[in-house]
Amino acid sequence: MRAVVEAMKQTIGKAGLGRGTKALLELNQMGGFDCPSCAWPDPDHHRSVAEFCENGAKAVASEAMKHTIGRDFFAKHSVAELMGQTDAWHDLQGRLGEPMLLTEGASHYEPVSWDEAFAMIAEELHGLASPNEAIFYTSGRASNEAAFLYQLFVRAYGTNNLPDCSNMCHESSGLALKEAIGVGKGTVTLDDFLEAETIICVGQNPGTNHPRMLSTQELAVKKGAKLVAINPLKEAGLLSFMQPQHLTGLLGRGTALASTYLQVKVNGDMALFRGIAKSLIAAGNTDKDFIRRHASNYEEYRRSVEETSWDEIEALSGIDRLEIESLALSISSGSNKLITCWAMGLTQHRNAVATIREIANVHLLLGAVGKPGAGLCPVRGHSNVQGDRTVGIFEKMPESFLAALERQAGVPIPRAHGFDTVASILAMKEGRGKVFFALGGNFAQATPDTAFTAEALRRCRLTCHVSTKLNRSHLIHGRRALILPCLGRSERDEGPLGPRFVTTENSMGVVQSSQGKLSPASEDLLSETEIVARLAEVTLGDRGAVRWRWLAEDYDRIRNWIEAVVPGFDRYNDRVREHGGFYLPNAAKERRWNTENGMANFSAASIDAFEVKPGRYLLQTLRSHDQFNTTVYGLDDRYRGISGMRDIIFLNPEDLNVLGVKPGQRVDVTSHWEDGERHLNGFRAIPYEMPRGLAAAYFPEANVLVPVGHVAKGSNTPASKSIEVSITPSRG
Ligand SMILES: Nc1nc2c(c(=O)[nH]1)N[C@H]1C(S)=C(S)[C@@H](COP(=O)(O)OP(=O)(O)OC[C@H]3O[C@@H](n4cnc5c(=O)[nH]c(N)nc54)[C@H](O)[C@@H]3O)O[C@H]1N2
Ligand SMILES: Nc1nc2c(c(=O)[nH]1)N[C@H]1C(S)=C(S)[C@@H](COP(=O)(O)OP(=O)(O)OC[C@H]3O[C@@H](n4cnc5c(=O)[nH]c(N)nc54)[C@H](O)[C@@H]3O)O[C@H]1N2
Ligand SMILES: [Mo]
Repeated sequence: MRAVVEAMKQTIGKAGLGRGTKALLELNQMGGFDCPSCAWPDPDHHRSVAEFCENGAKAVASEAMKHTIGRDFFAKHSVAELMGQTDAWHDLQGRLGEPMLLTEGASHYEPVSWDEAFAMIAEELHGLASPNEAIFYTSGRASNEAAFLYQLFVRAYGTNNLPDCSNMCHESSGLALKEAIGVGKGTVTLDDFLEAETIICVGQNPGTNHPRMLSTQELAVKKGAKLVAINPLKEAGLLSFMQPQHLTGLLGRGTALASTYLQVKVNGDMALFRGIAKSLIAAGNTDKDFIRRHASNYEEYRRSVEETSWDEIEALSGIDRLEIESLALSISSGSNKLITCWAMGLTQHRNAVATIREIANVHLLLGAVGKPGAGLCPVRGHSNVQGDRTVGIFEKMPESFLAALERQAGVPIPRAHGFDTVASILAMKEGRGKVFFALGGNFAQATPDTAFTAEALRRCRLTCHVSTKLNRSHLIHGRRALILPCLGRSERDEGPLGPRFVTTENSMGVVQSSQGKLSPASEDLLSETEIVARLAEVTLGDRGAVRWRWLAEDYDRIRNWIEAVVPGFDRYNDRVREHGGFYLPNAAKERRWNTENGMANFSAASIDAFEVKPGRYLLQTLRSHDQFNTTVYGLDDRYRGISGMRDIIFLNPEDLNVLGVKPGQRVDVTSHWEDGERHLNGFRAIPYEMPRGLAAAYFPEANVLVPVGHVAKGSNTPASKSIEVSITPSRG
């Protein structure tokens, strides 16, 4: 009930009754627009009138604000003054209404025309010694069309420096799954959930971050599936769920969800899944036929499992052998219809790739990939982060894509790999990256090591952001800085040939259309695609087969290009107009393995976990209920019982005693890494139900503690869920 009330309050409060209600009625409807919040799919068949969650409503409310900020606002507030305000305050100021420029040495942003802005970027890009000195970031809200045109521009200009938010998010999943099953994406659909016998939800907090996933889980549980939660924290959303779309849900007691809740140690998941594998192998409960026909490296894996002792498994995971064995027995007692879902609790660790490989190992043992009711399900964050990757936002796209792009565009496409997010920060810091351009996102706040990254950005000659809302990345700037305001997902995108729609790909590989319906917040806004096309035209001019403006006039033309370059988009323009869109092909779903050896691969790595020195704590950074990444909507975290504050650190109650601090008392937190220490002082210690020795604080505030060099092996994802910290009571 609170979720329903909050959703209405936020939308009507921020966007107004008419605009707010209209926005919600179009949200996730066929023919409407795709929710700009998370990437959980919409039902293929029946959609309810309110096919959204509280947090989707908050995201839409924040975007649908009618109030705009432009020359008057920026004349009134200097950059220094805006730096002193909170992220929540920034978001409340309204939509960015006109292009703004911060000239060298100036204290205030001033208005600039679109033409002048594009000319300035082109001038800076032409002034570089090499295209590889420019960096082009993407956040996961950009549509397929904007993203495709953008990467084409960047590559035609001459670089693969295309870092994205995915580098900090599911990169570890993509890499692990590609090696294991040949596709870096999940293998299940919503229908599979209704057939599953067991659903494991590990390292994820769906109640806050993917609330509509709870409806799916509730249905699955009612159909008899067992839900297993694996999380160091007791997360309310995993325990029970009340379906707000049914009256019984509003008034009743809710469906009990997780039947098993394992409070694993942070980073203990690899050991835990190894324990499951050990039990399955010991009991002979494996799908021998599947392993023989489809999998490679089984013998080596089996030996590695046998060599792993139960002592080690229990010590690293913090879970008893008996519990692990009984879980293994339960998931293998029917037809092995297991789905495992995960998110940042697994991907943002030093051994993230190995951990996700271990989950894949368990699925391969059970033959639980590529059959109804079973599969792997990395739950994506940003609404189009998966689509952006599909259409080329990646610093190391495969040769097949680059060659196809070159053929289609008739311009040379560079092959050398570009910078990912962490490499970009280092390059800017060392003066090798000089122009920073961002299509969405909030790089300065989302990235690790806030002070280090700020210095890196400040060394640039130009920083430029295509954005909908004011954020801190506009304030931590290079010698010159530009803010280019764009249309949001919910807004009408009027082109010279009529209204345009874009397309996005959700977490389950469904490509669908998204058509904004609200009137744009300001007349001065351009669509992201339009911005990219005009910038490309000014910088490069039409060349080869590329006519930038012509492509952007009618997005069908861009979609035809995507179809020509990316496999799986056949009849893109027709199929995306059919109700609900279409599924991209996914070979692993059909048990075809696009790996180097053509088989699904076991990984025989030995287990490990990130360990801290005695007396220190293992800190994870996580999301509250009132934020979308760096956008802070409010100061509450309802499901964890927190209201009105974000400057907090969760600890086990006994650890509070050991530290000699009372609930709410301030503590100083220092993180330790090989390159030195970082500090965050005066945070309030809050007791929470979690294992001893762990700590949790909110992202992005706690990013000051995340060392830039502490990354996941292989994927280079900042290990923002395992930070070694010491904690002392604040003095004074
Ligand atoms: N409302 C809202 N929705 C969002 C977002 C948002 O900010 N707000 N962000 C979007 C994005 S981009 C993403 S990527 C997703 C993120 O979705 P989540 O991954 O759910 O987000 P986090 O808050 O980072 O949650 C991490 C969870 O993992 C647990 N965890 C931490 N370490 C470990 C570990 O070692 N093992 C296990 N088993 N669990 C662990 C934490 O206790 C926490 O419950 O959400 C998306 N949806
Ligand atoms: N410590 C720590 N750090 C983390 C994480 C963590 O768990 N812990 N999580 C990581 C993860 S999973 C992710 S995905 C990244 C997120 O990193 P980002 O994607 O860079 O950050 P967001 O906060 O999603 O970006 C918000 C900004 O995007 C702009 N925006 C919103 N909608 C649009 C739009 O439609 N178009 C355009 N052009 N701009 C728009 C607004 O100006 C807004 O201020 O952060 C990562 N950082
Ligand atoms: Mo994410």
